[in-house]
Order: sequence, then structure tokens, then C-alpha cells
Amino acid sequence: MALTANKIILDWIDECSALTKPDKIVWIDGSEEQLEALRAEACSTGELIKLNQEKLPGCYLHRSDPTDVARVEDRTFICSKSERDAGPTNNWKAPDEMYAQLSEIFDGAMKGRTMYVIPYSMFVVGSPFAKYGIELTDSIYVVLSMAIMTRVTSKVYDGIGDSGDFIRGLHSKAQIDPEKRYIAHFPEDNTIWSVNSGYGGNVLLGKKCFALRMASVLGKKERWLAEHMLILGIENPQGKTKYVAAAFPSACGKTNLAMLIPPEGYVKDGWKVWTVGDDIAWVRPRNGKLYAVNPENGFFGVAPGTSEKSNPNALVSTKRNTIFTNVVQNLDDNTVWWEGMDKNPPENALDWQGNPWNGKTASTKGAHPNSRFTAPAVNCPSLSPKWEKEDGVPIAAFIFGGRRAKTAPLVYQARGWEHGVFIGSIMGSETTAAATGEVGVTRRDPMAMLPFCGYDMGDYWFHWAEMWNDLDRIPEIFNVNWFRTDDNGDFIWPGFGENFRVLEWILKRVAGEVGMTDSPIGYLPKPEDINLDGSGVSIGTLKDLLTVDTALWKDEVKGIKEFYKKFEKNNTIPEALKKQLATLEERLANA
Ligand code: OXD
Ligand code: MN
Repeated sequence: MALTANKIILDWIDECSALTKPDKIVWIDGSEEQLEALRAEACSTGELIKLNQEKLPGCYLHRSDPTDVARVEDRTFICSKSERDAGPTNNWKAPDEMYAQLSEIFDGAMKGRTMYVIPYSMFVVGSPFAKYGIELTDSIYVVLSMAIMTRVTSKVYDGIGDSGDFIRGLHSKAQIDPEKRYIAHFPEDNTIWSVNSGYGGNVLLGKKCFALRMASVLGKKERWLAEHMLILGIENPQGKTKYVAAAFPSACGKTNLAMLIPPEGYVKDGWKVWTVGDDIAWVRPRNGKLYAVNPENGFFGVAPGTSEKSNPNALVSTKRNTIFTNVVQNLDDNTVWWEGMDKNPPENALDWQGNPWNGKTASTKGAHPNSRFTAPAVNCPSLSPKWEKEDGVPIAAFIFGGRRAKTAPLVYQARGWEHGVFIGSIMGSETTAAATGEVGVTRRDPMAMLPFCGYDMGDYWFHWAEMWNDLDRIPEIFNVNWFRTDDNGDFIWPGFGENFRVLEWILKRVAGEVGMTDSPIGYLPKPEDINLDGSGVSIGTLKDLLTVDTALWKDEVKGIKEFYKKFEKNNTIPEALKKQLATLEERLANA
């Protein structure tokens, strides 16, 4: 039975079901009873495997098709009416053409299947930050994952009322055919169509598709920001908490930073880190300040490398009500395992594809490198008590970062807002040996939004640069780099919990408690202002980590110019950023 009388919603569902031709339509209401019945059904068909309910209560394992294990950037499209609006960094196709092409693929795609209608809210229903979506899908895995990652509830229909103000998402696994896989966004129609994939990043439409690509477009229109950022709170021993939001490209430890545990001495003194979000921040100006929320309700984290040592909070988060995808199944006790969890791989196990696997003798990896856990945020021991605060948490600082072996110092600060936006725009990360054959190639990933900005990135920078007009108190902007290496290629900075020392310096700068040294690229810490007690890092090493190599930065400027060239066609690079680039060049020349 339909859960809403909203004619716009009903007409749209009619249209989609006429196209995809499901056998039946099931309205998801978010109740535990309904979700439990779906879990049972998915187990009966093999779509899910129930894990050891004593050790992992409420946990399930899912295996995706082996050809369908990651986001497909080359098949992800922004279908704005004008190609110019999608910008030079997105794939573009005209909406009419894309609708026509995908209609053929969607035609009858749900025959013999059920279409589930999922009403979901990004952030707390009814709050000033909330935005609503409805996803139609033929996958129970999607229903159950959306119920973890977003707020799935029929209250969403009250939020939408009789308006058409919701994101329309249509998803079908179809045949999981990689050649006919498309993730298409129609920003002018508030519509997302995703077909022939079952992988989370492509099909949990609330996440990258809505909360970043569509929301970035909404944010531009409505004067707010949708960012690929974690949010964390740092509470000092006096009980005062300051919040920072940080953007890093993938494989730079965003979830680890979001759930960081400070070094022992700090914990003893009463410092705490609170997790507000690990992947997405919606940021709005209010009363001259910026406030942020995490619009998600769970963590879709990369499993391999998550351990008691690297991220105990993430590991605890996966111990109940979690769906694991493409990890190892330990047949002895029906639990899960992945590379980097511990040094005891199971011997009697199935690998991510369900093949017999012995971790002691295997020459192949047991878990897929992009295997995931989908875990409720409420499981996280460091979850901030303010994570659902309706009007968000105030942001004291933005942090950008990447993986740079030599160029970027451990931390530096922007000279002001426009310089900070410039630093975000030139963000890059070097490829690692594990990811490609070419080591050390810089992939530019401005604000870590390259695959997620739903419009021209130059216009996006302009939007960022303009934001300060709405602010009396401008958050400070910093850049960090945990990944400097020595001549042997070993990391110099210990990272993980020790990164807290850098966060502490950042907050001291925000509070005006410490000075700095000027440099061509921005403000550097005075080495004595970063607390190294108990870190094992010497002041000499720290000094090395804070050096700025002028010759390398001159090369960097060449790389930035090359990247900026892409935007010449639409002429969208803001004047403010061109000026910043010229200043950097000048300062390097005079250094
Ligand atoms: C990503 C993710 O790919 O969060 O950025 O999954
Ligand atoms: Mn992400």
C-alpha cells in the first residue's frame, strides 16, 4: 500500500515502474520488522549470509559480482542541459540523450523482481539541514544498506509534504553488465539513474550521488557547501570542544583521522576526539559563522587495514548490525577477516569471491582491497554527542591534505580565506606503488572533490571564494601531509594518533596562542610549538618535516598551471585564485 498521497511522488513511481516493469512494488517504511523480513529473504536467496550472531550480532556478509567492486568514474555522468555547466572534469551527456539511452537499458529491467520504494533523509528529518530522497531499487542489499547509511523512515513523506522537493533515484542491478553500467545525474531534474551495478558507491544513491554531486549543485544555488570532508571535535581538558572539517583524497586515512585516539599523555590529561562524520560534510553559514553536519547515518568504510591498532573505533563499529561486502569468511566460527586486521588469517575460509582460501598458504588476497563494512554510526565509541545537533557544529578550521612524499610540509596555514581556497584548489595526492605502476605521479584532486563535484569546478572554487561574504568569523584553512618520506621511502612522521599533535597546533593557531614563520607557501609552525613529548620524533626530524623546497615548489607551480589550463575553455578560474597563483610564483622567485 502506498505510504503517501503525494501526486508528484506517485506519478513518478508509476512512470518508473511502467519503464522497469517489476512484478510488485514494496513500500519500505524503515521498521525493524520489515527490514528483518528482508534480511531473511536475502539469506534465503544467498544475497546475504548470516554471520555468527553471538560474536557479530545483526551482521551479514554480501559478495558482489567480481566485475562490480568499485565506483566507476569513467561511467559516471553529469547530465546538465549545457555541457559547460558540467565543466571540464566531469563526463557529460545531454539529458535527453542519456534518458533515451538508459531508458532502453531500464526497459523491463525489474521483470520478475520487486521494486522497493525507499524514503530516506540525509541528516535528521525536519532539521534545517535535512534533504530528502526516494530511491527505487530492485536490490534488497541496497534497501538494507540504505537503512544503515541514511535515515530511512516514512516520516520523510511528511517532510516532503505535497511538494516535489526530493531527489528522485532510480536504481536497477539489471544484469550487472559492466558494458551497460551508468551512474547518471540530472541536476536540473533532481534525478539520479544508476544501472547495472550493485556496488555501494554506485548504488547507495544517498551517498556520493546525492550528498555530494547533487548537493554540491543545490549548495551553489542555496549558498552552502557539500564537501567530501570528515568532521571531528576536539575536547580540551577544560571540557571545551572545537570542530574541524578535513578533506583528503581516497587512501589518505580519512576514517582513521575522524576516529583518532590521541596519544596516551593527552588522554591522561583529559583530551578527547569526537567523531561527527568520516566522509561528507554539509556546511552552512548562519549568523556569520559556518556550521556543519554529517548528512549520513553510518560508515561505508574500507575494511582492509582496519585493525585494533590503526582504528580501534572503526573496528568496534563493525561488531554489530553491520553488512560486510567482499571480505573473507572464516568458516571455523562464521566470522569475517581482512588483510591488515591481525596477523592470524583463518586457514579454513572462503575468499571474497567465495572460493576456498587458506590464509596461511594463500598467494592471493582473501579480501578485495576495496572490501567494505557498512556500519551504523551509533556503534562508534567516539561518536560525538553533538552529531545530530539540528543546526550543526561550528567549524573553527578546514584542513586539506594529500599524500606528498616531498613537496608539502607536515602542516602549513593559509594567509587568509582566498589563499585557503587556492590551497584547496591545488590539492593533489601522489599515486602509490600499490595503486599504479607509476609511483609519485601527482593526481590533482581539488578539495578531494574531483569525482564528486556536480558542476564546473572553476564555478565551485568561485562559490568557495565568495562564501566569506556571508561570514563575520572566517574559519582558518590549513594543509597537512602525513606522508613525507625519507631517502629510503619510509614515512618520517608516525601518523595515526600522533596526528593529534598537529591538530593541537592548528587549534592553537585558531586561538591565536602561538606564532608562525612566514614562507612562500603560507604560514609554517615554529618547531617548538608542536608538542613532541612521547612521540619519539626529534625536533630535528620535525624541522625536516617543515622544510619547503623552493625548487620542488617551482615544479609544483608548473603542475598547477597545467591543471588550471583545463578550465580555460570555460574561463571559470576565479580571479582571486589566479592572483594567488601569481603571488605564489612571485614569492618562490624571491625566496
Ligand atoms: C570514496 C568513498 O570512494 O568514500 O571516497 O567510498
Ligand atoms: Mn569518500
